[in-house]
Amino acid sequence: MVVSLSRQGNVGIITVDHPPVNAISAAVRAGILEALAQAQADGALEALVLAASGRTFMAGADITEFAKGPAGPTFHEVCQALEAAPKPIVAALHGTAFGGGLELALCCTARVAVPSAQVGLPEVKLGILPGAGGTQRLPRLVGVAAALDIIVSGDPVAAPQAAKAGVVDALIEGDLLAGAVAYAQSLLAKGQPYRRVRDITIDPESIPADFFAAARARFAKERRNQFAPQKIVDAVEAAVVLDIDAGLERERALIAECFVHPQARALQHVFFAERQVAKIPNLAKETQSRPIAKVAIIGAGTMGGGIAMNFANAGIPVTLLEVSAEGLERGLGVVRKNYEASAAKGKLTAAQVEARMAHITPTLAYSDLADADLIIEAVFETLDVKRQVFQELDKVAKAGAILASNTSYLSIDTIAQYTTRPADVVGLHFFSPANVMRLLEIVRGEKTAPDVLATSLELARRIKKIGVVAGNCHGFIGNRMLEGYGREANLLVLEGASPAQVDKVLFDFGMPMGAFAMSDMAGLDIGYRSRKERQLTNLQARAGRVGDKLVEAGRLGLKSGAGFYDYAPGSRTPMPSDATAQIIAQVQAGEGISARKIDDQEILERCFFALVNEGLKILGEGMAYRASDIDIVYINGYGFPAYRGGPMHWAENAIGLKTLLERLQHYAAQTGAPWWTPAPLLERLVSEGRSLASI
Ligand code: T1G
Repeated sequence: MVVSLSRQGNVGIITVDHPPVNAISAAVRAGILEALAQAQADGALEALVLAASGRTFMAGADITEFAKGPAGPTFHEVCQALEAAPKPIVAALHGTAFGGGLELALCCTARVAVPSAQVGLPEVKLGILPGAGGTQRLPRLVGVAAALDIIVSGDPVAAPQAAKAGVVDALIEGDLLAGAVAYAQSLLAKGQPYRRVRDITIDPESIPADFFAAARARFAKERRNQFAPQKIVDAVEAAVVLDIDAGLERERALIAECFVHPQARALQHVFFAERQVAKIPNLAKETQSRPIAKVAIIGAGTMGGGIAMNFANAGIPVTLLEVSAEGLERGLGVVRKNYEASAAKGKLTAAQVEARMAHITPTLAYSDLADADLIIEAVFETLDVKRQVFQELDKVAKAGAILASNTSYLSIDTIAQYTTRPADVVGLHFFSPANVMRLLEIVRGEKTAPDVLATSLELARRIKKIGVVAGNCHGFIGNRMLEGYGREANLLVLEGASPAQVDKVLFDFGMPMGAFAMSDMAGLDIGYRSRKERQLTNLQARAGRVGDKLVEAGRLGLKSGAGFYDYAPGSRTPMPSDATAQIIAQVQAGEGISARKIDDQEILERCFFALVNEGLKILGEGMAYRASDIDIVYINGYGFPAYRGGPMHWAENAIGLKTLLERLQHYAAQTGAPWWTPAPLLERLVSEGRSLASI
């Protein structure tokens, strides 16, 4: 029974029981209607409570039903039944009353919640909008501006704040059900008429004339290229200009537009992909994670300090080791500065800053790492230094400790060989700034034990990262794909496009910034050093020629005030540079290249198809478990727009694998460059008519 009706005296309790999150499936909607009808017919019942069992009140519509299309009673029917009920109904909220769950609660007479509960309308994160009256009822309760922010952000609101805003009528300390029953009794004592949210009117005069135009302009910038936020503005505007029933009808039309937009499919793909990454194929169910009670970080530089913060933030004691007292002091100083910056923004209290700093214990002695359950090194990126560190760790780390490297491209297998316990060695590749970026690549070595992978994935969740398992290839998943993207951007500039033209195409597509603005921000000397270390073919080296010349001219990017772009003193705004144009012309002359006009479509195809082709090679080589894992890497580590689903979802759904293959073959024929050879997996999928999900 997904919905049951029980009785406590004269109060009926409708309880939804549809684990894990009481998603509102067709059966739940039918069950609520059935229980409502029974309760209304039961003369002994004078009031009702709508509650849910398990860890949360209804957390929204059942997303797994979206692809199947509508079935069973609609949300609208359930909302109407709740609002038409002559007996007062109190919604009892705990956990995350999200989406349709909150919307049903808004149709009840009142809402009570435990202080730890959260309410929210996260539909926008799925590319849709609240379709069960949320865009009409919430503005009536909290006001148009506040409602718009809650709905467009999709972010949760803690129950105490929701109570202040008027969404929750009472906070219940102690037993929620008892509190809800008592509240229902208090409504009976007050007697009719019971206020219904739908009866609250919004005075159009109270809304500034340009409010919605300004909202559209704001979200066109803040939620660039995104469809649902604009439709949310339309829906909330309807709550002001139409009566409730017309407004509800308008909302239903608007969510229908969203459901069929490619961005909705993309974002729903991302929702499930984010949960798939934690599933390791063929991992025995009984695999136990190793307990991680204490962590140690080696290296208190930018990365080491940022990594340490993740654990301190999660309340996990972390020992931070450096080779010098100055280095340690400097590293701790940076960590404290980061925390104090958060405190200045009101994100942390001074006490929380001290508590987090107290979780970090500095040391200069390897012996202090002996009781750590996990040790992560974030030292200089050379194998020689890694060897010294891991040989030392092999001596001091306790049996069963996980030994992790934060390397961004060195071989985990090589590093594991520096120890007598390769099964305990794994890559934990954080992205800079490590205390901010959500992605954590968990690099599986040849000998990495399965429970080490499982432990790493669990730990990722604990420190609010999204962990993705990557194979041990050069660049793992993200950086390996980035290489092709950056190479094409540079070659396009060599062939006649300007850095600004390339960056505009990439930015307009939805990347947070273009390739050259990103290189300037990261520092051109990083690529310069890497190119010098590797034996590049002439064709590969060509892509780096302009970057090399810029570095040799002292133009290292933002940090030197000029790179591909010029920067006014103190400004981070990239400005096209004549100096760079001259360097490009010199390199073109040296390479015998005569610049040609390049259209935006070629720029888009070459940068993103190179990225996707590499992703398909990674998938085909088993360096990623799923195409959707690669999407999660690129969205969370490199800012690929989630509303396009990630590079692999975009390639398959917006371009089509057949077209992609044809274009790769075109560029391979045009350039003769080996990297345009289509991934073997792509050729197989196209010839067999299979999808990426079939792998
Ligand atoms: N439908 C179906 N399955 C869901 C689900 C949902 N709404 N939410 C979670 N799951 C599955 C999830 O895939 C995972 O499955 C398991 O539950 C645990 O989830 C009309 C149309 C509630 C905060 O967007 O935000 O209402 O991997 O790992 O970290 O206007 O789940 O175990 O097989 O995330 O504790 C609006 C989405 C829907 C809420 C719990 N609601 N869910 O987080 O667990 S649209 C949402 C969440 C809507 C109406 C519209 C989170 C959570 P598996 P989990 P968690």
